[in-house]
Amino acid sequence: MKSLQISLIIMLMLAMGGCSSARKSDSPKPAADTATVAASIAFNADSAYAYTASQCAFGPRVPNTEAHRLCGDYLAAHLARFGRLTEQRATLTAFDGTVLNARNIICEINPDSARRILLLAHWDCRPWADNDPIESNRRRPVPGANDGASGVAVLMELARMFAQQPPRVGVDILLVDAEDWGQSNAGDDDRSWALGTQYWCRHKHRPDYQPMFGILLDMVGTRNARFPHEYFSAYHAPQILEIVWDEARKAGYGDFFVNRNAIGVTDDHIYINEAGIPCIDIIDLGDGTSFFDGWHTTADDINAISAETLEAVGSTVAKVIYRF
Ligand code: AHN
Ligand code: ZN
Repeated sequence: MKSLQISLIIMLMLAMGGCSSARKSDSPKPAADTATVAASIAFNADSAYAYTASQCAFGPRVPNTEAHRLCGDYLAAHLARFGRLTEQRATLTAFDGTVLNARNIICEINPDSARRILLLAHWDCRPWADNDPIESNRRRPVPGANDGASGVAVLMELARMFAQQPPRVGVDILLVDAEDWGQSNAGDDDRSWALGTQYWCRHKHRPDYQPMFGILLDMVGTRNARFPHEYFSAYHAPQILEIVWDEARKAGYGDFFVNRNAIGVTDDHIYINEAGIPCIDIIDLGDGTSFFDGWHTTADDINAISAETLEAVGSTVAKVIYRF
């Protein structure tokens, strides 16, 4: 009899517990629950690596070539699955007079959100490996695994991730063309680089477009990459730089995202900042003074790429996005 009473009491307690927990789930989710859900969809470094390899498989994506056209089609078709796609086509004249058939590819995630973050990378390859140690290679194009494909690959994987687990903010992924047909050693006021970004700044995909900030990814894939504070990033967007480097450190990527000052680079973010959008450049600057070893050489191929580096960058940017 007594044991029956006890089991009745236990059953009653279980039933009440069940009721109260059912009621709890109706109330708004606390921040910790949201964080758990966000963390359950992870940045997949193998997927990012595969996106790097698939771009490289087209051959160098030099404007006005078949590889460029086919890879542009591939990137656009792929991104269209993850958000609202817009493509800009422009004929841009390079410093040497070549008319480039350029394409900027834009994917808007949560297009109706007012608070937005811009993520960008260039997808074109340099037509000449003019930094190659072997003279006869200097007229050949750059394979662009790190200088081109790596940043795009991280953004493709982030787009895939955001489609599965939408962030609270809107995200705009901008793949810019014609970054790398620039004039070497032309000096600081040279505007021959980043032609696709300069075009986008004059013809934004939306009128009155004003994201909170921008993050540029450039050369984010080599094994021993180091991301110190690029000078113009620290100058124009110090708070964003701090947020990103802080997230990296907390996630265990402090060896990649080092808190050291570095040189300034003429890159796409210069024009984004000039257009009034604070923008940082996550760029491999080694000890703070130079690009990676294979920069603008024929050695910038898939063998230079490490999934761990792609993961450090992709996971960090994902954490920043889910924070807003
Ligand atoms: C200059 O060499 C002046 N800027 C380099 C920007 C760049 C080229 N990023 C990738 N390739
Ligand atoms: Zn380059």
